[in-house]
Amino acid sequence: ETYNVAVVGATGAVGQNIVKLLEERNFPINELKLLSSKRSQGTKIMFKEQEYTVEETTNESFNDIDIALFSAGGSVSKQFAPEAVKRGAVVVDNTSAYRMDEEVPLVVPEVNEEDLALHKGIIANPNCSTIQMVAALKPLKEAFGLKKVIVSTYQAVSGAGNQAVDELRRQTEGFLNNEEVTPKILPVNGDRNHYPIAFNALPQIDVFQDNGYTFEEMKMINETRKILHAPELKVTATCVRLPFFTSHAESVYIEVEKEGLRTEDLWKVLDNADGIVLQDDPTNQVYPTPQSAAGEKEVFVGRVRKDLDDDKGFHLWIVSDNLLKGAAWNTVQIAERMIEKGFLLK
Ligand code: A2P
Ligand code: 11C
Repeated sequence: ETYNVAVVGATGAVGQNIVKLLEERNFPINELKLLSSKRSQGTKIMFKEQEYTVEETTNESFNDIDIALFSAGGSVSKQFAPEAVKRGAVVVDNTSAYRMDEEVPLVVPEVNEEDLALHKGIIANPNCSTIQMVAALKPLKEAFGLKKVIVSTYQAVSGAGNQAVDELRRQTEGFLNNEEVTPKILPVNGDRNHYPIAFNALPQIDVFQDNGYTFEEMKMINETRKILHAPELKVTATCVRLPFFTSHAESVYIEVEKEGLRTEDLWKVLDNADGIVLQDDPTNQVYPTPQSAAGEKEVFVGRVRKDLDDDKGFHLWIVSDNLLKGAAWNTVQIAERMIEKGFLLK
């Protein structure tokens, strides 16, 4: 069986990776439609040694589409995802548009793939920084219980899209050549103020909410509770943008339910967990970094250690490619599982 597949946002940072993964995974495609805004219509993209022409997204783009992978921003999903579903497509949406909708499953396959069964046409792909954290926390929660999570992030500019990647490149070159490059995109495209990202750290990802947290921080809090089916879990986050291109890193403090655990107990669970690679050997300076994780599909965990004061407290360092497991790979993985489970029958 093969399927008609549409990629919405195919020219973007995530969309380009979705197209690459569909090819690499030999996804069972009958017809492939690559969609963008009017700006990029006519752009040529290679897929399996064949040239495809990017088209502008319209309602009619979704006629005869079986599965549509959206990664073009929340407003595009709000506008077109219901149209795609109306025309019989299943949508995997990689924006925040539907994530907290009770009717919409929010899925990381290694964590809660059973939620796929509840879908009504749209399945939401979580935020990148949430995905890598819950992937590591789920096996620990199952083994030891989980009471509390405090996370600080170190996030790559590609999370903010290709324009942010260009901005970091131009600013870095400018800085080294003593030329000023005025910030126009980061921290948030469209927000009132912009600050340099090159040789800097910006404690703002996405817009501020009334409670003083940014939307990225609230996404990590709310999505984590939904995916882990743990509405009472204590979670808090501080999200920071740093000047590198790929992979998000996270310093995570957790409190488990079980008493008397040792670091080795956590190692054992993480070492056996689906999609997790343990890289933790302080005596040999082994730990993951954004560069070592870039281009890889797994979630890497290192620096696991017991808190010095709290018997139930542990610290972890979690790193993953934000465009792959954080976005494109999780999306393609969801599509593959939908087929395996027979939820895409025509
Ligand atoms: P375009 O290339 O036409 O701007 P990124 O995350 O790297 O910023 O990419 C955003 C993606 O979303 C791009 O593929 C972009 O296409 C696409 N996009 C932006 N606005 C729209 C829109 N109104 N309709 C469809 N696609 C859009
Ligand atoms: C960032 N985490 O790094 C964001 C990007 O909700 O899918 C992902 C935005 C989202 O800026």
